[in-house]
Amino acid sequence: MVMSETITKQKRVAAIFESFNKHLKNFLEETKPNHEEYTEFVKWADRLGKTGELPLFMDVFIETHVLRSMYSDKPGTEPSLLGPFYLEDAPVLEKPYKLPMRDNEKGEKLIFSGTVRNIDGEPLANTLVDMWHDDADGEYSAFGADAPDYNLRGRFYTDENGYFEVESIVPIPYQIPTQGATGEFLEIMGQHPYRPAHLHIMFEQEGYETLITQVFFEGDEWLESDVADGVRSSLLTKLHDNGDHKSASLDFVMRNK
Ligand code: MBD
Ligand code: FE
Repeated sequence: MVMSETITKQKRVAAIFESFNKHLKNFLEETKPNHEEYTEFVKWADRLGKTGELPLFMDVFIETHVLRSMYSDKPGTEPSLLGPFYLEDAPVLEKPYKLPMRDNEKGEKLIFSGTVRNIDGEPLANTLVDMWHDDADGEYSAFGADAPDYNLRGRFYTDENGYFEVESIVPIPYQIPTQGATGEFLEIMGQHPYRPAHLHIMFEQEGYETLITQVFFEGDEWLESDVADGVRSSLLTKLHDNGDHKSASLDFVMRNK
């Protein structure tokens, strides 16, 4: 980083932390926790960190608010949560695109397709698409799944018409871990631990803002009460039944930088 960027960043961190402190003070004056409650909280937060659940907790409870305040009135496809299970460097696929999967991968075959355009409606050829999702046991590879590291994760490109088509399996609703500090918190809040089934999808194109979003399926029982509040109605698609496989599609719009 050059010197001026470092200074800009320091100012930004200081401003955010000052605001955090101000609101924290108001929040504590309002809720008046006693010292025992404070100590209990510190122990809980320590468990959260030590068990590696901090990114999970943040992405379930905080990330949606960051996105909403960043993007509330901008054109283009609405972003949704990156979540804690993204891996950089997923394999780059060859056509016909198919996410890496085990020979005996459980689940229903899915063909997912879409077209990527800019806000003027022009197709964006050669856009890098990065897609990942859970398996038929509701697990993400590299995070607890009994599967190779890049299972159900892959990168590929849109064609000259901005179109892509990829084979995978239909994701299932995701249950966030309940045995740790995040689960403890949910239980106290009387909140179930489910996210509706979703595809994670990210688009990168020179001159455009990287688009990180998700795709959801109409009729999913958790759409209205997603524990991570990541559902946006514009990100819903229909799962069509084609006999031997399901298909779904959604078009995406990227914003110029
Ligand atoms: C997920 O699969 C997810 O996408 C988010 C945002 C949080 C927890 C689990
Ligand atoms: Fe997810």
